[in-house]
Amino acid sequence: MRQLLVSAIVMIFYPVMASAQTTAPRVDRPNILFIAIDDMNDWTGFLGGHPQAVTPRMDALADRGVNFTNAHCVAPGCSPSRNALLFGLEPSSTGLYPFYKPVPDSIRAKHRSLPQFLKESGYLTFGAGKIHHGAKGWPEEWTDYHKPEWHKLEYDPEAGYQIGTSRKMAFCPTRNPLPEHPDYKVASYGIDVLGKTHEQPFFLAVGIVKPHLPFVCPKRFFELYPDPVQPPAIQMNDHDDIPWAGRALAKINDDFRFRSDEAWERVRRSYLACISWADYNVGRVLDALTASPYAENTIVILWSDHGYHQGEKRSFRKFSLWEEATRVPFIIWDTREKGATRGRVCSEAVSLIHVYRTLADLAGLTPPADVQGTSLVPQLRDPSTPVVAPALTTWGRGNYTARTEQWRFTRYFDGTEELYSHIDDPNEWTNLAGNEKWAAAKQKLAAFLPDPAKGEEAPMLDVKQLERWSITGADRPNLKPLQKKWKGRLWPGSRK
Ligand SMILES: [Ca+2]
Ligand SMILES: [Ca+2]
Repeated sequence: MRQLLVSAIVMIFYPVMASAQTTAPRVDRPNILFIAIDDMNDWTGFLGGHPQAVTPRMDALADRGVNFTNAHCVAPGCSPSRNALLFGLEPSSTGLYPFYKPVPDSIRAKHRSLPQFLKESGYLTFGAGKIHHGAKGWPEEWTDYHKPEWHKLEYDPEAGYQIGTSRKMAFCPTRNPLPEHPDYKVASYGIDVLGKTHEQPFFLAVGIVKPHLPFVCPKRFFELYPDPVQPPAIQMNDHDDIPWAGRALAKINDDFRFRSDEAWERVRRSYLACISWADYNVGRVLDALTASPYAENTIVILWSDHGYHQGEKRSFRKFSLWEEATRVPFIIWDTREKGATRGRVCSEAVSLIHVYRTLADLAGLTPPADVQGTSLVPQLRDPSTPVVAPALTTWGRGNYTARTEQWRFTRYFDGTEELYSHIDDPNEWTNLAGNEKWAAAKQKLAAFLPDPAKGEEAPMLDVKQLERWSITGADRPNLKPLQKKWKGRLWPGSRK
């Protein structure tokens, strides 16, 4: 509207200039449909992390766009991952290592988030659901932000598993009609936005919360998994070659509980059902895009804030620097590309730190100078284009892992290390860090980790909204791995 008004004024007072303007190429910025999924690992059809995963809608999206099959979160926890992606800044630059609710004021004052940057660049910005961790954001970011009406969900624990009466540790179907579920409502908001006429380009952020705990969703998505759910590959003595700082990050107490209750199979079925439920809602939004006037002038980006352990490395949840926690679904589809081939895969190791610069590049905008990462537009145009640096993941100050196509190299705050070769060890079972044969490879990867001696590691931002969680790191070095006994035996991998 403002653009029209400016044009009208220009036409009245400067008729010559106005005629020049009509012949000049107009900058048509693409719309951006930004789909954030919470806690979804590679158990999807398009990543093949679980043979039974049913995700037809996201698979179709991956087929149309570029499927980044070796993508990794910046941090394996909702808050630091989302802060890093939305500001384009590594935790080692901001000090945002643990959880914050909401985003600290000092960060907002110094940096511009992606939605705020786009809004200031002329975009209409719409959001719903979980984009930031624990808060909707601030007025400078959003033209409109939708908070759906809340319905209490009724659980059916008889058809699954629940620890006591916990609202969070529940793994079962719900009894409510579909439209009463938060993700359904969030997707419906996205559908409404896509159904309207917009005179400016828009950024539409749809934040889907499943498969985050509790693993509850409508029954029909559980029914997609009628057969026994296959367990992932787990080596019982996997922790034997892992330094204690790494073992301290594993949630072995959950593994202990699920084994005692013989509940792992039900936990995994519930997780898969919730992924299929997320897929269903993503599909509804994509259908609305296809039916809209924006079907050929929109960038669709889908990502998850981190991966998830389902028993691998004897761990449950996220919060580690192993593959299951760092690897994420990540798809970009530029619908403006005509005749692009289907099934494009980029297997370069990339980090979600690149999202900000990539979207700015696709929109023809120059991002704020402090934004880190690099544009992935070269990889979108030719998925075999090599990236310049490994994908870096941080969990707590001093704990870093670098992933390349072949390697994962991890160094903890106390100097202990892990090294895995993904060529012959995709499960990261054999720690090669102490093997002299790979010393040179290790050295090369180590050069990419932040070095406190060179001032590359910001202190943890210590504000009152901080939630430390269970990070064992430079700011909390004394946490010890749990000792557990099961059937009279010391739990393998516990600190002896
Ligand atoms: Ca999350
Ligand atoms: Ca091992």
